[in-house]
Amino acid sequence: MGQAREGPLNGGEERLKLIIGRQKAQTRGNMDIAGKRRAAIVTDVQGCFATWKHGSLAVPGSDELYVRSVEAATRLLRSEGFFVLATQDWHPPDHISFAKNHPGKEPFDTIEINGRTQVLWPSHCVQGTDDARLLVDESLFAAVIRKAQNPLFDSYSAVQDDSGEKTGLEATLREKGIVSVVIYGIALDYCVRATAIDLVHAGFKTAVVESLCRGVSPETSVQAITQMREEGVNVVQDLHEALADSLSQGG
Ligand code: VGL
Ligand code: ZN
Repeated sequence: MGQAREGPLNGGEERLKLIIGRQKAQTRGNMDIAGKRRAAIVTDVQGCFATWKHGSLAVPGSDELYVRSVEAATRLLRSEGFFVLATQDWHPPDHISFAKNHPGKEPFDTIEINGRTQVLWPSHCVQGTDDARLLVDESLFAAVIRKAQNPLFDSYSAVQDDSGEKTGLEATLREKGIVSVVIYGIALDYCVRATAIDLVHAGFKTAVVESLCRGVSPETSVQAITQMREEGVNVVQDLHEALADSLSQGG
């Protein structure tokens, strides 16, 4: 090591390289300290759903502080070796869930389509618009799963749409050997609920972090929590509990 390399920064630099090297190794394997492979799924944290961005379908409590807390939690999980994914509601302008595509209907009306109840929403998360952008630092995500792109079917679940067509989320998790998932985001009573229930049915150990979620309404959020628990989802209050749970036996 020559004269020019000596100096106050050098030792620190070497140590930093070591830390980065270790983080890379950990992230590459997506392996946590218990040897289990875990994923975090950041659900639809997008401008359209955020009061912070005056979104087209802004969900109460989704202010800047909320989004920053989601981002901080996501950074932590990634540094813990989680395989981190985002989902993104990504509709064409003629999507079946938009009230404006059903003459005489208003947002939040419900209609029956082929035996399914469809809530009609304000137009939201239209592909390629600012409104549809993810609000969390995208460099944290190994992949972004886009959903509800078919104009004829809605898809609260990030696993499959209402016709049963798969998004690729489940295949991606299996390919990575994931056994347990931690889910949070928007909306607790729609996308988070549907995604968590599909993943627990698919055999993943599934936790939802309530404090990192926001719901469209208090009533449907309470129902969603009850339903998720009945289906075997572990709904926890905060990230601490989710981490403890994902390290426990059986995961
Ligand atoms: C969602 C309402 C409409 C969601 C998507 O992702 O929770 N909610 N579209
Ligand atoms: Zn939608």
